[in-house]
Amino acid sequence: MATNRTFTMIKPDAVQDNHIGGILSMIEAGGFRIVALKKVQLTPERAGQFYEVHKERPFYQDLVKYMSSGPIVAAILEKDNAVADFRTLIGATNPANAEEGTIRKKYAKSIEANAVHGSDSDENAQIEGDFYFPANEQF
Ligand code: IDP
Ligand code: MG
Repeated sequence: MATNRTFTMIKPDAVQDNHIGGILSMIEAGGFRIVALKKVQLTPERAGQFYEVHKERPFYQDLVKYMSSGPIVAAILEKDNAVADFRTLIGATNPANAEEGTIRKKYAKSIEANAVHGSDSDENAQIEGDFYFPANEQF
């Protein structure tokens, strides 16, 4: 059954280029509520863990290097049909194929530096959200 949460990251290129506000605005305008938010820099080890599912793919090492190259913004988002609707809002992985009006069409620079992450399933949304926002986190 579809749940109402997904997980996103604003990737290092978009943070570096001062697009945190622009991207969060598109997310809110798209009907998503930001339920958790933080800016952090991943170590290569942590980036490698996050993208473990891609470890056999040829771009894995570059992806880990890129995702640990500067701060990212991680967020949990809420909306009906969140996972699928957020994938629609971000657009295709390769910005050359991303539709008008999508976040990647507006902000992505390349197939790697593509501005944002979006979970691909309810199960991964839960796992990825827990990665950044563990239940026992103290302030
Ligand atoms: P997604 O982010 O649209 O779900 P995935 O296939 O899950 O795309 O790939 C994860 C991330 O790996 C992409 O967002 C992108 O940053 C990077 N990536 C995917 N395919 C390539 C590629 O062919 N070359 C370089 N980087 C890639
Ligand atoms: Mg993916």
